[in-house]
Amino acid sequence: MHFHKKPSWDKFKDSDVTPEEVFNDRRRILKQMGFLGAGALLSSNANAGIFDLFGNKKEKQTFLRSDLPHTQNTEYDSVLNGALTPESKIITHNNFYEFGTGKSDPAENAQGFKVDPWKLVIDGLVDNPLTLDYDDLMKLFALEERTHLLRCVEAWSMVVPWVGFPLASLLKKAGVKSHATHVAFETLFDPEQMPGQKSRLMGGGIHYPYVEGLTINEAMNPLSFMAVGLYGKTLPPQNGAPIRLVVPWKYGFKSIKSIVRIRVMDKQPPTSWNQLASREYGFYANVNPNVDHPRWSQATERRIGEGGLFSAKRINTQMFNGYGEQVADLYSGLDLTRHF
Ligand SMILES: Nc1nc2c(c(=O)[nH]1)N[C@H]1C(S)=C(S)[C@@H](COP(=O)(O)O)O[C@H]1N2
Ligand SMILES: [Mo]
Repeated sequence: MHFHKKPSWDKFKDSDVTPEEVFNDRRRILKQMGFLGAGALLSSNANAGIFDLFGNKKEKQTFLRSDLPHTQNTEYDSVLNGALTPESKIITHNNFYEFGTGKSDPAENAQGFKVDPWKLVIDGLVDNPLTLDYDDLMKLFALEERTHLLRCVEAWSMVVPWVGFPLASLLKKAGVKSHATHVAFETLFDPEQMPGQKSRLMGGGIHYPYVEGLTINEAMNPLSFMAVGLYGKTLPPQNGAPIRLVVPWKYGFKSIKSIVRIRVMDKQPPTSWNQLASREYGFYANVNPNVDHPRWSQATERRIGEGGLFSAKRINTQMFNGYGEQVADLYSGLDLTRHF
């Protein structure tokens, strides 16, 4: 796969080159690597930061979203640095490789996605396996709005007002058995609706269905959230309708979308990006400015919606994305450089 070849971008420092120079040099490197031209860009999977440089086309949004009744939870707002990301950005700048690897592909290709009827199964090491339908997802639990930072491993971030309920509420309802250690999540597999699952090229090389996982303690942490909406309305498909995970202290790829199965287990489940490139993407994937990605720095990030493509303005990335007070004790004694 292409990710075995590593262009070294680390030599660039924000202070000594302009963003235009970085952009042009990245294009040059991509060309040399064969990523540009002949549609080859689409076949690069681990190139995260690269897709981010291209296009953010505004597409007509035809998917119908409804208002969701909810209360406000402002408990975590003190972590937030900066304004809410505009809704128009949150729903047009996406990573959802089932609908294509470009940032504007999901908004463009997912408008016809069917989210009702839906079936979410919670099974494995639980006392009461559950099967929830679309209405259950929207009504079984009291919905709250919480605003969280979303930090992608590609070094961009957003501030998103989600609507949903704690993952722990769902797991408690199912009754987790005492010897459980992990929770596995799975996205819908439906190549007819998800063109990225049909074509290896369009799907970025990921082996579908997309899968993710947490330890049981991570899953039970009050920060782990099941989102069914954003900006007060149901999720658009490109953001993971009808239900997706939000794990705000981890890189965005942990926050798996359009979930059909949650399985409680007694071992660590496989996870999609780790399967694809284990040297670059670990199981834990905690946001950590001190552990760089093999091909780029994680010390800073670009806030989507602030400044243009070539804006040199970057903000410092926080350990655990700023949520250390809530989650640092989950990792006491764990070497986070090794368990990245
Ligand atoms: N099923 C699925 N879930 C996914 C992804 C994906 O490609 N497929 N991309 C992940 C990545 S890399 C990020 S950064 C976030 C992006 O969420 P957003 O599009 O709502 O900003 O979704 C995550 N969840
Ligand atoms: Mo991401």
